[in-house]
Amino acid sequence: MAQFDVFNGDADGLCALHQLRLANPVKSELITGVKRDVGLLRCVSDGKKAKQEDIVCVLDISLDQNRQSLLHLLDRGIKVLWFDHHFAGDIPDHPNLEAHINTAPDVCTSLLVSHYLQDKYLPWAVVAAFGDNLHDAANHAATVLHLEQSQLQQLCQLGDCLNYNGYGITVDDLYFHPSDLYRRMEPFSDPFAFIKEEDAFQVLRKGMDDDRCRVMETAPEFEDASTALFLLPDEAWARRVSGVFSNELARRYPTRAHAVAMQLSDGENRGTYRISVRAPLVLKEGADELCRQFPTGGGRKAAAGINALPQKDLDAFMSRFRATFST
Ligand SMILES: [Mn+2]
Repeated sequence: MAQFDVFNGDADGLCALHQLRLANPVKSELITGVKRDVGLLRCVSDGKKAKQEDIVCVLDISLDQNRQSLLHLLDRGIKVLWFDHHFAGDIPDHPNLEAHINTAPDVCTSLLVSHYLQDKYLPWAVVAAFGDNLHDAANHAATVLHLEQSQLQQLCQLGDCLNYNGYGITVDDLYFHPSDLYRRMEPFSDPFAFIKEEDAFQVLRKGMDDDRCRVMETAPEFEDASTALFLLPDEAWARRVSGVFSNELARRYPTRAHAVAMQLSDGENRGTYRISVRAPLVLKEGADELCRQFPTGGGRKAAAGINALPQKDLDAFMSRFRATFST
């Protein structure tokens, strides 16, 4: 019997897996990628990699976007355990599927896993909630930990760093392959020890600070009272920092919606825009519905994106973006 752990390569996916494996250490094959690589389940289902009696654990990726792969696995007698907070659509009613899915805007996958484990590794879930830009939820979950303000800030910074590492068009843009970053987290049940002892934290913090200094000089391409659009160049630093930048804009202008677009010039998506959308923080909804109107769009209510928007469709996107969030 083999175990496969399929997880989003961002802070939430990493911290969800980390909590589960601290509680139940089993040898598993890791399947992950950049944050936007959300069709991960096909890596297990295609080529019949997983066999009957195998167990597949799926964390922080949309069921709806992996539906066909999931149905193939279930029908082949493979057991699937799923934790997520992205749009799921209909959840199949199948004895081989155990799904813990909650798309409420103040929930992240790591908080769902923490709840499942009676909050045994809650500090890691707090890290993930900060990483997903759910600061209210993170602070609220942390109250029982009685941390100093400076400790909360450290967990927030770790969440930002782990989240930052997930953004990129390919894993070559990243400082660490998400599975390597997970292996570095694996020995640490305490995130404060990870911060103190594991070099990865300093590497990511320095990289993020450098990239942030560059991106903060970018002026909006368009802005009014309720929306703003930024265009970033197709360079590695911009690809890495786009998510952190989007989250920071959302926190700085909580009543405004933000779109950050990057024109892709290489590879299969050449001639398209990769877009991150953040709903106004005071609203925390509408981003996923907007993005799902475009073929490669998806995400959650507060934060969503479009992987490859044809350049000619940018005007159409802008008018729907403004219509969605104009007040
Ligand atoms: Mn998440």
